[in-house]
Amino acid sequence: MPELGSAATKAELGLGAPGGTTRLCPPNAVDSPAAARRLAGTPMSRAYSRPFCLASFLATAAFAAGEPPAPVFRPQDIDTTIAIGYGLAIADVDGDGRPDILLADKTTVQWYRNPEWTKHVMAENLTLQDNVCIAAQDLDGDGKCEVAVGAGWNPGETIDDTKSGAVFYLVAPADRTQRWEPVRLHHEPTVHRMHWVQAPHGAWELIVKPLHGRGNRNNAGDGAKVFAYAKPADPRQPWTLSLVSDFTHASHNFHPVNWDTDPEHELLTGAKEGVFWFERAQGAWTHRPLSTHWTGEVRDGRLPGGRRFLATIEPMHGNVAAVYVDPANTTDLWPRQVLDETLRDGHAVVAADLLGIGSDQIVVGWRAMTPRGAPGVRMFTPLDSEGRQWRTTEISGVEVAVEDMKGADLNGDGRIDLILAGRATKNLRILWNETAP
Ligand SMILES: [Ca+2]
Ligand SMILES: [Ca+2]
Ligand SMILES: [Ca+2]
Ligand SMILES: [Ca+2]
Repeated sequence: MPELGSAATKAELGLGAPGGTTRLCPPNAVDSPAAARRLAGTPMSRAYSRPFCLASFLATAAFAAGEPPAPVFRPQDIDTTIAIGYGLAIADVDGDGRPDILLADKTTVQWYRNPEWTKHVMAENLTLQDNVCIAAQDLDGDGKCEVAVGAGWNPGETIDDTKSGAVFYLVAPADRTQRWEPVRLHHEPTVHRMHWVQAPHGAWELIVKPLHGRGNRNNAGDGAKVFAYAKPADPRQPWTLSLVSDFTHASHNFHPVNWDTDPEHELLTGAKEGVFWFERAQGAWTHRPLSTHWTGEVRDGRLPGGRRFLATIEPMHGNVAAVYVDPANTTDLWPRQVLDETLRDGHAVVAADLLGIGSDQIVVGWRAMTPRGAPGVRMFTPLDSEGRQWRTTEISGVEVAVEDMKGADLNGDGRIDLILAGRATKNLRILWNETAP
């Protein structure tokens, strides 16, 4: 097992109490009249009002024996000089069995080797503009990941694809600490997010989503063309593209998940039009809406008892963390509950069982770039099987302006750690999960 925090701690920017602070209700959830009106009269609203908050705190304290453990994280900055920290991926780069951290930074793409976190630059200056996203997955089962990168970040140029967007597959050198060979693939303008996604026949495909459609102005016009790229045996030969989606606008992120019993991945996509579920059991991709709220980030998780939920940030770069719980009728829109309206420039969500309790928690991160303010990371823990009451815990504050965040067990202790890329704060940070079992 890797030794924790022994060698590579370059700086430990102060984090306050290891467990953060905990409260049972967002304190500002009813600070605006509109919010108060919206919340008034619904069963859930009582969980958000301050008087009820105190009551629920006392009630919950009485049942403290059954309450999930408080999260405890120990911060370690493994790089304090990143430029922007656009995109993170977690995968084993060198095949030693330990997951490494990959980062698409402004002009460089690099990986940090677990456990000493030595930085190795894979590619530099792929385009004149910034890199923006990265996807890493072992496609061929040799234990070492394959890597794709999105670059040419220029969201204001939605027409000229020579000035906006780029997609590269990086061919690994024999020594993976050296530079990788970039192979340029097809791209649409405003390439923004990408994931390796498992196809029905078992192969992995790269799915790439632009932020905007061609010619978009003010999030209107043609929808964004999302393509799946099938990799040929020789990645330098042409890749086969198939269309996944062409109707979303201002679609900030998507999330692959094996939702059901067939082996291929399904997709959750957030967009101006809402949250959509995509599947391709019959061959071509089909979709249906789960929500009609403009959504920037979306992940899925499980409540105590196993019911599925969606965790979102709304709208794009938004102030709202919301949760949706699987409705009884699978064709209905999912009922929405606002968890928090005080994020600033929300940019990342993780839904995972960080507490090791057999169900999932939601972690949201915000960068506070526009509007300016104090960045942070907050955990929401469901306290019942219906997802009605949630405990709120501060995980991180001004020390990381979260641009991206991932969850993964980096040291093999069975506890999922958090990996944060801080934009204004220039740091790449591991939050080691030291929650008591
Ligand atoms: Ca490794
Ligand atoms: Ca591989
Ligand atoms: Ca499936
Ligand atoms: Ca761990």
